[in-house]
Amino acid sequence: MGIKSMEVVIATGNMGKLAEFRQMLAPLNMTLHVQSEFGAESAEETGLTFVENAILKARHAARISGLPAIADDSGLEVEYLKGAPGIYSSRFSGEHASDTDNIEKLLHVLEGVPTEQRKARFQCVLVYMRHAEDPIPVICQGAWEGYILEEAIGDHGHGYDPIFCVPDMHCSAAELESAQKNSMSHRAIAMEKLLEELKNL
Ligand code: ITT
Repeated sequence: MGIKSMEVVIATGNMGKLAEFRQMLAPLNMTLHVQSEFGAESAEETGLTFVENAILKARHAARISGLPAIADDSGLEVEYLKGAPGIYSSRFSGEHASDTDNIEKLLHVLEGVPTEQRKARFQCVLVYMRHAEDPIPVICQGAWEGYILEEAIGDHGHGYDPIFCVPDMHCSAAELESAQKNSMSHRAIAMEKLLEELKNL
C-alpha cells in the first residue's frame, strides 16, 4: 500500500502539534484520525527518554483505534539547565501547567543569564507503529537549535515558541508563519525522515 492511501491515527492531545501534523501531511492525502475520536485518555508518559514516551503514546493510540499510529514526543533542552526541561517540558511548572506557566517559569529561572549562555534546542522524536504489538517501530528524530529570549514575542505556534529565538530568522518561532516553521522545525526534520522511511515499508 502506498503512503498516499494510508489511514493513520495521530497520537497527540496537543492541538498545536496536531495543526502542524495536518499541515505537514496535507500534500500526501493520507487519511488522518485523531486519538480523541476513539474516546480514550492520553497515554501516561512514564518513560525516561523521548523515544520511550513516543512509543508509549503510539502503542496506546494504535491499541484504542485499531489503526497504525504516529506519535510525537518532544521538548526543549536548555544548555544552561543541563538539558532541562527536556522530556518534562510540558510539565515544567507542574502537572497541568499551561504554555504561559511554563514560559514564565523558564524566563524566571534564566533571569540575568546572558545571551551566550541561553542556547537551547527543540527535540522531536516521531514514532510510527503499524499496530499496537509492532516489535519494530519506526523511530525518527529532529532537533532545532536556537536560544531563549528574555521575553515572549509573537502569537503563532504553541508551547515555548514565543521565547525560542530562531537565529537565522532573527525572530521568535512564534513570529514565523506556520508554513515557515513547518519547513525548518525539529518536527519538520523528523517528519521528513519518517516519510522517507514510510515510503520503504
Ligand atoms: P501529547 O503528549 O499529547 O503529544 P504534550 O504537549 O504532552 O502532548 P509532549 O509530552 O511531547 O506533548 O511535550 C512536549 C512539550 O514541549 C510541549 O507541551 C511544548 O511545551 C514543548 N514543545 C514541543 N514542540 C514544540 C514546538 O514545536 N514549539 C513549542 N514548544 C514545543
